[in-house]
Amino acid sequence: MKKYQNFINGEWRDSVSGNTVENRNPAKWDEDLIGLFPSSNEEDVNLAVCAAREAFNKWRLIPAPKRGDVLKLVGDIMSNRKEEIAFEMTREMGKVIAETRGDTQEGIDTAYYAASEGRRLFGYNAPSELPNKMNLSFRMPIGVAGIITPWNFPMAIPTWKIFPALVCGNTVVFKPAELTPKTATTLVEIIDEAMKKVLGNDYIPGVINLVHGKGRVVGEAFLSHKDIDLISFTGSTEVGRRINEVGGRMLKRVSLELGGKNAQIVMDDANFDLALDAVLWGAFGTTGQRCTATSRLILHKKIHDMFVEKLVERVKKLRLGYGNEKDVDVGPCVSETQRNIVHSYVEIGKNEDKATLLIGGEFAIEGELSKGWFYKPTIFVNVKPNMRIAQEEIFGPVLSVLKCEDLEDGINILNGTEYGLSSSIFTNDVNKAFKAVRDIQAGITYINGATIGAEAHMPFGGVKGTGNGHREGGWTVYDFYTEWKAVYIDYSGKLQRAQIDNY
Ligand code: UN1
Repeated sequence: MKKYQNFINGEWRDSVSGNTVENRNPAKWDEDLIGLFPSSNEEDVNLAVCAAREAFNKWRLIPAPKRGDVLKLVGDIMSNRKEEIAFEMTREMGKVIAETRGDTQEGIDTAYYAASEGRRLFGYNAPSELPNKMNLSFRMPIGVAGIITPWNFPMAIPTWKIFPALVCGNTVVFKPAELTPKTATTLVEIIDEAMKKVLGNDYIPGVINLVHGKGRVVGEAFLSHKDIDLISFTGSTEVGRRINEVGGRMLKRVSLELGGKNAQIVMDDANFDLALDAVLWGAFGTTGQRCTATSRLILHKKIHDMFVEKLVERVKKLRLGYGNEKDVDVGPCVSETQRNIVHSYVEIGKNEDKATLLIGGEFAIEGELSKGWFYKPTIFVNVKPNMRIAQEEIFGPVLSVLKCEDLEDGINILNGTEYGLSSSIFTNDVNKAFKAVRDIQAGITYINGATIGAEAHMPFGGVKGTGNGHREGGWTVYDFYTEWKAVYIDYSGKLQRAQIDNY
C-alpha cells in the first residue's frame, strides 16, 4: 500500500512524528484504502515555514511574468492529467466524476488566469502635487502564506489560493483537508514539476510546501507561527472566528470563506422546469456538500404545492452510487462523521414544530450503497424561517422548503440568516430580477441560475457571517496577496515639502 509524504524545502519526507492516517474511499469504505498520509506536528510546520521564509527572499525576485510561466505550465500539466485527477478525486471524496472534472477545470482556469496576471499585476500612478515629481504605486509580495483548505473542492479551492499567492511572489505552506490529501499531493507534485522545468538551474526549494495533518495541530501551528504572514482559510465559521481572533492579535492578514445557508427563490412567474433543474443541481450536487449549496428553497405561495410535487418526483429519480461509475447523480457523504451530522439535523428537523419530512431522512443502505456513507436526498416542507434547519449550515443533501407571500417577503426570508454567500431567484419579470440584485444580501446572486456555478475569474465570497470581506477568484484575490507600496520620485533637485511649499 502506498505511503505518501509531506513536501518540505523541495523534498518529499515523512512527518517527524512518524504518524500516519488512512485515506479511504467514502463510497467503498472497507474495500478501497487509498493510502497512508502523514499526521504531522508543529515541528513539521516549523520546518516548512522556515523553508518558505528562506525561499521568499529569492522567489520574490523572480520576475512576475516568469512566475506566471510556472503557472502556465501548471495549467498545461493539469489539463493533460485531468481525467486521472478527477477519477482519483472522486475516489477520495465521493462526488461524481462530472463534478470532479469541473473541480479540476476550475483549477486549470485559475492557473491560466494567474499566469496572465504575472504580466499585469497593475499598479496605479497619480500626478504629484509638486513639480518635477512622480508618484507611482506597486503591488508587493507579502511573505509566507499559510493555506488551509476544505475537502469539498479538493483541487479548485487550493488553486484559488495558492496560484495567486505564488504569482504575486509569496511562498506557500499548504495544509489540505485531512480527507483529501491525495488530490493535494498531486497538485503540489505538479507545481514542483513546473517550477523545475521553468526555472531550471534557478530552481528554488521551499516555494511550495505541503504539510498533511489535523487542523487542530497543523492549523493551530500555522496560527501561532510568527513567520506566517497571511492565512487563507475556507471552512467552518467556528474555526474562522478562531483564526481571525488569534491571527488578528498577531497582525496576520487573514482571508476567510466560511459557512452559507444559501436560498433559491422561485416566483410565480418563473420558468418552473428550469427552476426545478436548478434546485436539484444546487441542493443535491456534491451531495449538498458545497458552501454554495442550495439548502433553502423559498417558493411563492401560489406555486408552492405544484412545485413541491414535481420536485419530489424528480428527487425520487436521482441515482445514488459510486461517482466513478456510469449514470450516478449523487455520491456519498464524505465520511461517517459527516453523514451522522446530516442525520442529526434531520432529527432536529423532525422535532421542530410542524416541519414535515417529505422524502429521504435516512441512510441509503440498499445493495452496494451499504458499503459507503450514502444518505437519501431529503426534503422538509412547512419549514419556518427561524427553525434550525432553516438557519444552520447542514452540509449534506437536505433541502428546507419555505413559503413566501411575495417578492419582498421572499427576499426577507432569504436575508434572514447569519450568512450571505450565494443566492438565486427564478423570475421572468425583469423588474423583480433587478430588485433582487439590489436587495439580496449575498456575495453572489444568480438570476435564473442555481446557487452553485461560480466562475474562476469572478469575485467569490460572501457577506455577513460568511467571511471577513475578502474575495477569492478573479482580479479581487490579488488584493489579498499583495501589499501596496507608494513610491515618490523627486527629480527637482531640491527639497520639496508636500502640503507646505505648495500651499
Ligand atoms: C464551494 O461551494 O465550496 O460555485 C465552492 C461553485 C463552485 C465553487 C464552490 N464553482 O459552486
